[in-house]
Amino acid sequence: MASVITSSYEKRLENHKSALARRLFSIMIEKQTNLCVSLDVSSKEELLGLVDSLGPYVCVFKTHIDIVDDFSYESVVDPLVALSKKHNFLIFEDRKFADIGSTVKSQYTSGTFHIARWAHITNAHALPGPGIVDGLKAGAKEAAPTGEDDARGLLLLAEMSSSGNLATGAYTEATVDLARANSDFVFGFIAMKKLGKPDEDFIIMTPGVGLDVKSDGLGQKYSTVDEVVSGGSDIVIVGRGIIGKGRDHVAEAIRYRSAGWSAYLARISN
Ligand code: S5P
Repeated sequence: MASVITSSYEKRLENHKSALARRLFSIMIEKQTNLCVSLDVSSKEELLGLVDSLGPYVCVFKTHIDIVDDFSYESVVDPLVALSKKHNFLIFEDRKFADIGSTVKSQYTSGTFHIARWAHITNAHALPGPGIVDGLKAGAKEAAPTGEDDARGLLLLAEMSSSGNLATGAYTEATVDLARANSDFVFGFIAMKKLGKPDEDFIIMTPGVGLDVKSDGLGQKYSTVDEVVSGGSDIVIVGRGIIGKGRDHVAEAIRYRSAGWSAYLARISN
């Protein structure tokens, strides 16, 4: 396993070459949180309500915008962007692009969702090869404004949390190589642990994190916050552990944020 990064988010902010990564670190430091909440909900009212109530505790909200039943750009994206300014968080549309460059460029910039206009972060599978990164990079350039605050960044799915997934071994290594060749735009990975050389500061965002259960009956596998952060994860992605039915969302967000921050402090003190 690659050795974990033990330097602070402050130090990493100073040295990082991705504008998006610098913005993300500055939010994490200011709000003392490495928690990303995953909003897999199908009503816009629920989505925006969760964002407003959990906004103070997160650095990133992750959306699956295509599962919102009553979606319209004006009634979902506009208020979401306003809330991202109110609570100072980044928006990550978990689109998992997986097609040739020309097609993903259109999927990223056009259609119903116009993802590149509002999502600071999106992600992609490396399976199609370098063209997918080129296509998304071209889309980001075309669609997004240009200031440092409007920076766009891509995460590659180098590993997955689900049982029996195929993103392992040589596939994971080839994904890291693809990121290396595009480190101006690809600032990190969806992965379960630190990837890359110690001096390569890829940000690791980790899903499949839960403190109460080990699986969901549909292939998802959960690790604890301590397990993933001590293994090199920089941001924990938590969905149902916080927003699941019957949970006190705010209390759970506070619990996961506190677990994430303590695990980070423990890692940098080692
Ligand atoms: O390997 C992965 C990659 C992702 S982005 N495993 C995942 O679970 N995800 C996403 O993280 C998934 O699409 C879902 O939105 C979230 C996990 O949700 P939870 O409710 O299981 O925490």
